Amino acid sequence: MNSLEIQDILGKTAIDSDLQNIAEKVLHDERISCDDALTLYEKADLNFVGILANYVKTKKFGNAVFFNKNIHVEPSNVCVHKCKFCSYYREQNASGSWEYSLEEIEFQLRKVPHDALTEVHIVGGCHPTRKIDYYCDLLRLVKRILPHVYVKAFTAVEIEYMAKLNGLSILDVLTKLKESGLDAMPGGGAEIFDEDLRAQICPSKTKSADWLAIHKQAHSLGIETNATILYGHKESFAQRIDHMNRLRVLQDETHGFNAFIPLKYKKENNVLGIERELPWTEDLRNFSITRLFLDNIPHLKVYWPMLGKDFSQITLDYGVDDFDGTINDSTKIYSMAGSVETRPCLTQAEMITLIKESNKVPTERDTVYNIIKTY
Ligand code: V47
Ligand code: SF4
Repeated sequence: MNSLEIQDILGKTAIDSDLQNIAEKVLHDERISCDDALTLYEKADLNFVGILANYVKTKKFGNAVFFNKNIHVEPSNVCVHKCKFCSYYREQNASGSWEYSLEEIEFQLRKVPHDALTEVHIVGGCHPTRKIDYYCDLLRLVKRILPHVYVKAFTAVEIEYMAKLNGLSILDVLTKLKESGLDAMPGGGAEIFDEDLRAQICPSKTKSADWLAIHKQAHSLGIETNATILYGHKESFAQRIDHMNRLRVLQDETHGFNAFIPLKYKKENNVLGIERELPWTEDLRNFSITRLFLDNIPHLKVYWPMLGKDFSQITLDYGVDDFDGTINDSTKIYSMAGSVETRPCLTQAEMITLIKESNKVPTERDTVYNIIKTY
């Protein structure tokens, strides 16, 4: 689709001159401002932002939709933080808690056919007593059993807690983890950066400035990372934009973020007390506006275990270029919070079919987005 055709389509839907101006900026590759993003959230309908987001996505990646072959390892759900939106953490020894030993994790890893993986994603709670040696040994274990995989592990929140518990600096922790096999970091723990709201929904968690500083430090060591936002709870549009803007500013400096992953708040089994989850149209608008605002983080990922495969397929027409991974029923974070995907698992063939059904080109990638194969 060329820009003239798009302007033609938008001309029919964009009745508002502010929206028309924003569309012009997007079509001319100009960065949209925080005020523009607010205008989009407040005034633009789904088709308007969807067409623009799809235009930007297609300009960057054509019809490609990326996926990878991964599993999650969740060493423990025992966590010191007790975030109010979290359905996953448990007290130590409480019913539903787990604390896997390295032997148990080795058993889990050996069960998966090794040619079916290019990534192991490790994330869990901030365990009150497990020292950094456990996590370094875990990284070495994964690399011993699966030497060819990328290990994407530990949120900034886990890194900060390791530093605290072991009396180490962030730099020491990242260096030790990297030496033990850490290749990249996931984007969790960002939640919402607005300090007042963060204090309400996850009071003891890593402060926003510290989350950003840890990612900056990781980037400076050559560790590429992702970023997330938790949306659909108590946040305002302005707070979503502020969150993305802090990431956009850091990314201009470091270029170390690969993917942004909007995580929709799921309401089951947690104490935040939100009665209604956002409607799907709002999820689609949010993906689209994110694609338009975050112009310097290349990939926009839909995390299908949270949103469901069927709905995730639709997001591929709203700016999303990455379907995450095959997962192999290895994560519990979202099934515990009420996702329709109670045992998330896609074979490679199913993943390819889902993407092809959207008239896109399935493109297998590794963790840092080197292309492995197109289908
Ligand atoms: O930080 C917890 C979220 C995150 C709920 O980097 C919830 O590739 C919704 O960050 N409703 C952890 N969300 C998961 C994560 C992630 C997942 C997949 C891929 C990547 C990546 C990162 O899960 C937490 C929090 O924001 N979360 N509880 C809930 N009730
Ligand atoms: Fe712990 Fe993460 Fe759950 Fe917060 S979201 S309680 S840090 S596991």
